[in-house]
Amino acid sequence: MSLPKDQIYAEPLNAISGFVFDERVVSVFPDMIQRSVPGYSTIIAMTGVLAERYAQPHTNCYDLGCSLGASTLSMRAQLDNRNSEIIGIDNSPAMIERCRALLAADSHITPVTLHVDDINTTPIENASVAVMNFTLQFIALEQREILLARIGANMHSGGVLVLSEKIRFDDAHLQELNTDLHHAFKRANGYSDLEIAQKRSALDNVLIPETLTAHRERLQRAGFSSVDVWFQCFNFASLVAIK
Ligand code: GEK
Repeated sequence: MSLPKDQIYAEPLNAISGFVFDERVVSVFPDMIQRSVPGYSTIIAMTGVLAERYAQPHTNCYDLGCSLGASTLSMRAQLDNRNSEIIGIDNSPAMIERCRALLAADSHITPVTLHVDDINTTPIENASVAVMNFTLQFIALEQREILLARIGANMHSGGVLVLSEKIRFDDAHLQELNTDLHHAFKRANGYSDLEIAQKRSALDNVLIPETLTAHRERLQRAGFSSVDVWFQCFNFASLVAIK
């Protein structure tokens, strides 16, 4: 089945407002994220595998910024009969509404609770798995330390945080190279130069990437003892952080 195609930035726009996760985005989201994020399918599939390895009985597995529940569904497919519960959080009501419908069509048995909530304030407790796949990048820089510390503090020893992000490079040459490679990836997936440029403007000051060093150091301060990148493609990376 072909996905509804993302054409949000296909026509020239007079003014480009900041990117928001509204109904329009929700309706094309699976196509948008597949064609925009290199390695997305691999990261989603392996999120389930990592959850299966680290989920502890009678604990919670959090999908923070769950959107349409891709990571939730991937975890759920791996966690049957593990006596754990998945909690998906997103502050976009349109995302959660559509996510509920997609979950209702899924036949796996692990209980899932979805909440429209801000991950900066939502309760996080009794966690053995926390997933933030491309969500921290949308959180205000000054909130990130507090959020990560709270996840670390409420995570059982031996639990895992999967953190996937767009990243930036301190080295100017690498920053330019990886940006160009990402744009080539988007072009190869059918986005025009106009779409790439307009989307880039919309995400300016909304999606704020950090370096891998900044992520690693913050995860260590948050109490995670083993931290490393398990996947990287251009300026997109996924880290595992084990408490
Ligand atoms: C996936 N993880 O498919 N509180 C809760 N949700 C938030 C907040 C916040 N403060 N800020 C942003 N979001 C998903 C993809 S998308 C990534 C995640 C992308 C939500 C926002 O509503 C959106 O659904 C999600 O974070 C980011 O693997 O679009 O690049």
